[in-house]
Amino acid sequence: MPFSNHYRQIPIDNGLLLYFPEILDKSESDRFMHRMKQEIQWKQETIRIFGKSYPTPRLTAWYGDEGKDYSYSGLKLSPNKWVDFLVELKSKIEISCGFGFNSVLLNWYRDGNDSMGWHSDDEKELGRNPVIASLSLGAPRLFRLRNKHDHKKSIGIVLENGSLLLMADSLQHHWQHSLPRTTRPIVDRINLTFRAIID
Ligand SMILES: O=C(O)CCC(=O)C(=O)O
Repeated sequence: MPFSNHYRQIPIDNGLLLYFPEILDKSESDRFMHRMKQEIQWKQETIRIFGKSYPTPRLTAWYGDEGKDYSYSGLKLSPNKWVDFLVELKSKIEISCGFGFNSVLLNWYRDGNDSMGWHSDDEKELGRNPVIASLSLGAPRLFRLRNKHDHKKSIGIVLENGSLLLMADSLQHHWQHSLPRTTRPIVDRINLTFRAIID
């Protein structure tokens, strides 16, 4: 595939999973992370799971083109207006992976207690075979995938500082993903999932 950055394909049944270890170097990652902590409109949302409300174990923010609303876990998010450094990152990622995006979900994991539960990115706004470009900044964290139909089939990938994981084709139909808690003493991490919301 004609990608400008070095990448490897992670073998998985049903779906495409590509890992680009160094989309950003350490100084670029530090610079973007610093600006995100200062300038992004972070919120701790309340989500509903099996009828009960819980604060999300992380901070989140949704940015995108006007009207690109996104709903998940009982939340309806309206986009914040793009800021310059998110547009810069979006362009860089579009050039690296060859897909276009109109929105981004940011998650700030403040320490190892912050996490993301099992889910697929399969909301109808994302279309039939969503392409998700997931950029990781800060502490390396284990990202897990498990087969929806057979949970014993699973894989783990450590997402390094400055890396990009591209999930595409039918992956979201067959696999769930999560970011488990860890008891290791670690610094914080910000993850950005660039998405294309369809009309
Ligand atoms: O933080 C991560 O790597 C996972 C983010 C994620 O699963 C999502 O935004 O849907």
